[in-house]
Amino acid sequence: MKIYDRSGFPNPSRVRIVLAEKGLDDQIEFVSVDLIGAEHKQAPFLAMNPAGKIPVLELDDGTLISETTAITEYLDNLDGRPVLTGTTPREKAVIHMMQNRAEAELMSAVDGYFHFATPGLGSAMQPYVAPEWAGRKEWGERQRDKAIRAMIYFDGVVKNQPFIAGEAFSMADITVFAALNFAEAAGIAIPGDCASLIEWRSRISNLPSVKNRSGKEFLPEDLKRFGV
Ligand SMILES: N[C@@H](CCC(=O)N[C@@H](CS)C(=O)NCC(=O)O)C(=O)O
Repeated sequence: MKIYDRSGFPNPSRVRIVLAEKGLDDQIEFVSVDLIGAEHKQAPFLAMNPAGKIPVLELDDGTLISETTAITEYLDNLDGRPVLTGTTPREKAVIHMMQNRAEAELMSAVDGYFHFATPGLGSAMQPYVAPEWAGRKEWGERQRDKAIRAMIYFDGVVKNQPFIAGEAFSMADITVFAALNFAEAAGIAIPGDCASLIEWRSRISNLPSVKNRSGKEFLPEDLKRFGV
């Protein structure tokens, strides 16, 4: 199997945690995509994923799977023993719901702030980002406010239960964790009074599948080069 991604970026980091969690590292060949040079917006990459986004998983039979949630579900179910996406109907539904909340309310909001209110991925990417208009920065800043509201929401969630979707670590935790790293890199801090979320984040960062990948893996060096 091949994964087209770039180390250090938020959604690729989700897949890398899944690979560690499932013990699949040695079965994957990584192909680095030049996001700063907008390689993912050119025809060869768009033929693999018309959304022009990483990560993309390529199976040995040539099947291409994009969308991190779909990749996670595939990898988690490959050995018939899913540990991140639930087994009972109730677990699956709650994980799916919380995963979607994490992506829509937090990850996408940070992404909106990053691309609209900061220099984002730099000049080569500008033709592919929404054009300048009077309210562009303000819209981006509203996305930051939305991300902060989501942090407060998730703080309330982990005040009452150990993990985002309940009693067990799941793909919803991975998404919130990756989104918080992205938020930090983009300059959005977790509000200081979100003590439960801060404690949860520290606990997650020490899990073996996360810890072994942390350090440089989760410090988006590319973003730092742009000073965001
Ligand atoms: N819904 C997609 C989102 C993927 C995504 O936004 N990937 C980012 C990297 S973390 C990307 O490719 N950004 C480049 C761009 O938007 O141009 C998923 O879950 O995989």
